[in-house]
Amino acid sequence: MVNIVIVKAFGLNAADYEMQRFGSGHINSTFLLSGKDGSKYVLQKINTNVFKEPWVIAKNQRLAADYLATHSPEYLFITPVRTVEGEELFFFEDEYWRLIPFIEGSMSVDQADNPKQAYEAAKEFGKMARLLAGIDMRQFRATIPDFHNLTLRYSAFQDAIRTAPEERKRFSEALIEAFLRFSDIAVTFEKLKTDPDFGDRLMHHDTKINNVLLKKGSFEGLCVCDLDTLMPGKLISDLGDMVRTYVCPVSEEEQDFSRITVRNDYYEALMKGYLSEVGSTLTQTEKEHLFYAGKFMIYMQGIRFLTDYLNGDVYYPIKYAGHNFNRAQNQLTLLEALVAKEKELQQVIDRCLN
Ligand code: ADP
Ligand code: GN1
Ligand code: MG
Repeated sequence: MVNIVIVKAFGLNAADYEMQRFGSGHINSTFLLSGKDGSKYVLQKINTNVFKEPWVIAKNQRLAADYLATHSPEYLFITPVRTVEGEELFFFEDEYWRLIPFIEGSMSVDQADNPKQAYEAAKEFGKMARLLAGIDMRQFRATIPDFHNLTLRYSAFQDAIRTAPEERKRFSEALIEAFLRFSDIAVTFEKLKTDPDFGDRLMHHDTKINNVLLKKGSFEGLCVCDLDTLMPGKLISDLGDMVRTYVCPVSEEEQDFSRITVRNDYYEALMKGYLSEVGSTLTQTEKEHLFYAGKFMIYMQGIRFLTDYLNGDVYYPIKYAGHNFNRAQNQLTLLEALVAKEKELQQVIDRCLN
């Protein structure tokens, strides 16, 4: 049922629209509004447990939209609709809502089905990063402070190991040990994060393939969506999350870990797509950490899932007991598969850079 007050705030008449749940994200609640006249909107309730200052999301998006409208007016950048009062968000019964124009003729896929999709999606994220490379970063704030700060994620993991209930700790012993053996990934980040040759860029921070809209039929890239975490960050976040989510034939939900592999052709396609856009803007240190990007994101996601399991599943919604434990094990398996191919994948990167 369409909520009359909410849609009215955005100038729409509830009687003219049908509403249905939309998308498959973990964090916000997303709905599609379909009008009798064929108009469509995406209506979202922002999860304020995760995004404690939703107005920061709106501000970052507006800053980027204004900059792009001036510097790259032909670029399609999804910008929420203001309320009739001129507000970026509508606050109703303790919740924040926003309305986004639906991009006609678009679709998204939850999993990359062929290397071309990986190429197109990566190209879209690369394009946005390139077009925003000149923006004044000082105007932006973090929508989730320390979101991809691996140092803090690692210390949260260590805290969780200390404070977890005995039973969960014992059950996770081998998995904890396995993640601790990869702690050099966190050590590398510690050095990189203050390296002046590895500065902040405006990053998307959630580059799953379903956050790219593709043209229906041709699967060509149209634009990126889900801009909640558009904020200052490092190149390895966006590139790494693409590696994490595009190269493996199954997702983080897969429980048959024997199906977890790294597909070289997808890896190459996404590197090509991303670097064809941002390649010319990379610093030497960024170029030297392109393989590291995948390790960084898979490792961080793995310890985030395991931390949540140890903490009693307080962040990621679960569908069965041990769900977050399995997600963590899944990510460890993927990390091992990626590391085993380092040599050949570095050659792929070198080819894409030249
Ligand atoms: P979530 O937080 O649930 O991941 P998203 O903003 O990614 O929310 O939206 C969920 C899905 O809705 C996307 O994967 C995409 O398929 C679709 N979508 C989002 N925004 C638009 C839009 N403006 N036009 C068309 N489809 C959209
Ligand atoms: C969350 O909302 P969704 O599903 O796109 C999470 C990401 C994780 C992802 C793992 C704000 O993203 O960081 O990579 O789950 N977003 C937040 O599936 O924590
Ligand atoms: Mg999404």
